[in-house]
Amino acid sequence: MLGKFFRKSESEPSNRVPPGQRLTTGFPVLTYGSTPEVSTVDWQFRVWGLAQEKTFTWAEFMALPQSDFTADFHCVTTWSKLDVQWTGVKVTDFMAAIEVDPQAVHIMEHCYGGYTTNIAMDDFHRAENFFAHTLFGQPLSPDHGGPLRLVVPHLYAWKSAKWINGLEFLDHTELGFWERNGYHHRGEPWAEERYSVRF
Ligand SMILES: Nc1nc2c(c(=O)[nH]1)N[C@H]1C(S)=C(S)[C@@H](COP(=O)(O)O)O[C@H]1N2
Ligand SMILES: [Mo]
Repeated sequence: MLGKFFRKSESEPSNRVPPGQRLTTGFPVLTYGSTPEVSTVDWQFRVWGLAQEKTFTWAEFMALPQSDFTADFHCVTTWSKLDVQWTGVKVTDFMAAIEVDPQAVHIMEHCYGGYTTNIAMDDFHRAENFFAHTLFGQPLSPDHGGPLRLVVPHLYAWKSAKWINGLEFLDHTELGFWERNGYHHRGEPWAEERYSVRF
């Protein structure tokens, strides 16, 4: 009985759509600028800053443990999509494969094409975050960030960097592209952290 109650309440969309958001059944593409076309042959992923520098090839990244994920996706422009299905690598599994200095409290996400977005370590190093290469059972298309993107379900989707190719570990906050242009530094959808008051 109790199990049934919880299942029902979890599947109730109104409990899962943050304030000011509306559901979409499609999956809109939201990209600033052009879409980089990156072949997995050339693809590299680099870690630097307050971490032991390391570069992964595609084969090395794919050799990390693989997991399936179902996550809701909230864009600050007010659309949300529930139950997106992905496959990829848990951030926690990735972090176990690198050496990060304990002083690193913040991260800059870097991407092919030059997009950046910043995230606090506490928001990044979480069990529910992941790098995705597969969307609904298909290889992630370039417009949705293929070959690899980050997904951070508990923050607005501008933190979910497409074409991600590096993490820069920092001992202080630096602002990424949208954060420098007026978006909130953190971007938590249930608190409607959409825009920065300092802007
Ligand atoms: N590299 C890069 N990543 C990005 C963006 C971008 O313009 N460039 N847009 C962000 C924004 S604002 C959103 S809402 C999501 C959109 O992902 P989608 O196009 O797969 O829906 O990607 C995020 N990641
Ligand atoms: Mo967005």
